[in-house]
Amino acid sequence: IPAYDAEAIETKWQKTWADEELYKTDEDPSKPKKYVLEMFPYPSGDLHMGHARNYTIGDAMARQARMRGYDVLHPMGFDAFGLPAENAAIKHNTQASVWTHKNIAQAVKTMKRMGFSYDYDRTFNTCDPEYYKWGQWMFLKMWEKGLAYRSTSPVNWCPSCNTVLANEQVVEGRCWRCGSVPEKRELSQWYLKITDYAQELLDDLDKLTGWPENVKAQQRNWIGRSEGAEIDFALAAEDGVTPTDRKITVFTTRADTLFGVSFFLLPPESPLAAELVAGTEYEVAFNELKAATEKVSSVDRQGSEREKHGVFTGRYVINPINGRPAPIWVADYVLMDYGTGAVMGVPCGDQRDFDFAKKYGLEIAPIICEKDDPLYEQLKDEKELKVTSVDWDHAMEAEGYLVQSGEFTGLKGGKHSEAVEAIIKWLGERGLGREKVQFRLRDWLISRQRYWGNPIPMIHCDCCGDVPVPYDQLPVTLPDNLDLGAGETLAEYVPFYETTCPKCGKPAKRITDTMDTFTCSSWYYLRYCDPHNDEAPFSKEAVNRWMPVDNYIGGIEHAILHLLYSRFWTKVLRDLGMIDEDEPFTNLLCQGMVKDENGDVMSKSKGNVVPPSSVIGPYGADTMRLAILFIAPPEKDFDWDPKAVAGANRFIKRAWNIVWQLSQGAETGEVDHKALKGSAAELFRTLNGMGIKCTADFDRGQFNTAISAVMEIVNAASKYLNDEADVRDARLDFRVANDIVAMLAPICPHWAEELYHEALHLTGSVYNQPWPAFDAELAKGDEVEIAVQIKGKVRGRITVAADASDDEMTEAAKAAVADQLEGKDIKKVIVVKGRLVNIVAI
Ligand code: ANZ
Ligand code: ZN
Repeated sequence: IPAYDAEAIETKWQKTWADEELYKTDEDPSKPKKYVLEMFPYPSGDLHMGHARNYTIGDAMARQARMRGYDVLHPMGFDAFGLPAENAAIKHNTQASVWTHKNIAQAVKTMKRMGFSYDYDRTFNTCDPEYYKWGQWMFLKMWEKGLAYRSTSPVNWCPSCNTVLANEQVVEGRCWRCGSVPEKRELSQWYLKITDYAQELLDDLDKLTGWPENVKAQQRNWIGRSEGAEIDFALAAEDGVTPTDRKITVFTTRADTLFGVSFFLLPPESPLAAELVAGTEYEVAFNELKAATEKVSSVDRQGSEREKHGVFTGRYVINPINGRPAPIWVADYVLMDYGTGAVMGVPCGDQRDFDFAKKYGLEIAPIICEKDDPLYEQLKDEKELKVTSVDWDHAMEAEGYLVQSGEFTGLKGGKHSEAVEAIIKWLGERGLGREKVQFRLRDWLISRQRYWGNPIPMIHCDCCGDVPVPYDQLPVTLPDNLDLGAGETLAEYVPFYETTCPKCGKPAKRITDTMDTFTCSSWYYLRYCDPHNDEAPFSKEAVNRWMPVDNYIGGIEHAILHLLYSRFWTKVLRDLGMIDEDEPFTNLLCQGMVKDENGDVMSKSKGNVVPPSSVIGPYGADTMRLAILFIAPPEKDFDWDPKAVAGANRFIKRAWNIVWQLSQGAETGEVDHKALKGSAAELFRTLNGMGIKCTADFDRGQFNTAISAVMEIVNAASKYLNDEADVRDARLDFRVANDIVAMLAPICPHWAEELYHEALHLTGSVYNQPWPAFDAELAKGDEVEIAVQIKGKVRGRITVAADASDDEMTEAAKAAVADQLEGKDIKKVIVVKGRLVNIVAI
């Protein structure tokens, strides 16, 4: 038996596979298709353990699908635009493309060393002009449909990344990339109208039965649909009581609380608020609050814990339902960009308003009560607002019954209640309010003030405004000779921006913003279907063949970034008639994190990174792959454990020896299982039982238990090989050796291919062989008849599997004598394997 020499075997097969183009996509329409995709990496250096885990999972799925007869698409490429490349280029005084391509080369080398079965013929980088050209093309299509637009509004500016961020990129109030707190700036920026798709993005989550619940929950929450109403309040004249013609509209989910409006709120950014206080005694305090609020993130402003700050404006609005004036305050917990940017303050029903009212001594009018509240008894028939203050210690946010609420008194109130409905109807009939669905989702801000990205294909002309670059002039290529080291930016680079207007021919200026790199990753999976197309981003035919992605594997950190943007992009392309799919990814697997031995996240700054090369070097890629998949189920975090790697290596060697031993003198052909004896019969049973389990575990993506199942077969084979020579069966030898090789082939590909050829003397590739078939009938063990006793007396006989566990025997015995046990107390059960169960019951 030859020694297991991982390095020699892996080099040999990697070369052969490449020479024979084994992993080139078949494009064979007679086979069912399977599209297996791992989220492509940002080439920031060599691959790390997280990548290795992600790609090993995908590779095991892709290889197994191949063996199960699918035409498999398994591509890989690089998400190559982005800030780190530019920052590295600035630091080392070089070009971002140079740094990027160097890293890509290193990553590809490691991918090849890991033996991943990619169709490299389809590889591309998003910084290739042949790719980003089509991103620009799609931008123009969106522009034509009104889905891309420019607008001036307050945006999040990251002071350390020197660019704006999308809302999705401000995570818990900080820049997703560098952790700095973004500043608000008023800038003219480019947006994609993802809000047009808010309802569909929400509804279609229900179709995604192959997605983890937590990812869907995060998206639902981010989209944030609220059903409520808009209600118009009239601004009162300076006397505070006479209504003027000016309306201020609020968004509320609780129209039922309208009688309890004690004050009215505007955010500090509100131009109306500034107008109302201008030149009054309230102006100074207002300006102070405005300045202080600018320093606080919107997440913090909304936090229920945070102390609220407000100032009075000196003015009032008139409540449309009862004509009562309510003072207008400016409060920092009100946001400019949610709803209408104005709020009706109802302290009795909203905790934030309650806290605010307490702090500033404002009315707390109880207009909704629970039935067991003493106030309910007192006010249940009261239609006029008599009581305007209560000594509650918190707001009544639950459901209750309206009191002091005119003709609506007595109705059930709360979110979506009959009172909400009745009051909206009343307002609607008078043109004072209307139903309104509000989303939290905002349009996607895509312009970035950075060089290394896809240029926005627009030109600004002083006469014609924003004019699209004509299609036949695409791509707008990124210059590759900026002096980044000296701090030069696209906005300062004359040869890039100086141009003429495509409409009027006068001198004009190119837009110097580039697109968020998440635009590049929003459709790369479509390009893989048809990567060399130079007439279109892809053909519909190719996309129809391969889409949707059957298995998508990647990190949970993309739950509301990449995974939401891609869903949006897919729907836009569908509406452009370019594809037929509504959703891009059928099954999503979010792999857990790889942490260090102590459970800390691996990071360069902590110095606890285990590079894949440190494992591949001494043990080989197959051991590494086996260890990664065996340590934990794919979706769970795991702590990197050197002992697990050594353990995986011991198993791979053991299995190697077992397969070699079995292969000597092995014979092909159907196993005559009836003739098998003792450990041979047991091995055959284990093979079928564990083979079925292994197959099912593969289908569920539970590779760790799939590997355990193979381990059981290896153990049974070892017992068999150590048994008397006369139990050996040459056909069984072959069958078991072959199946062990096949079942580990998706995980340890080089190991398997070597054994397939050298030990089993088979030709072709193990990946072109069918996945082995197993038979549940043949997995059943022998049965034995046992006695069932109650307190030592035989009361019945049952048959159970010879290898049934104590629990299984006990359950079967109890069921057999259930009638005799009725009303008795079971004190103890004695089980004698293969003979009897004695139930001690009194
Ligand atoms: C009156 C009211 C009474 C409210 C009550 C709640 C309870 P969701 O569910 O998140 O959509 N609101 C509206 N616009 C706001 C803004 N720009 N900034 C801060 N808060 C705003 O929340 C809707 C509720 O949030 C609205 O319903 C409004 O307060 C507040 F017993 O109106 B409510
Ligand atoms: Zn930043």
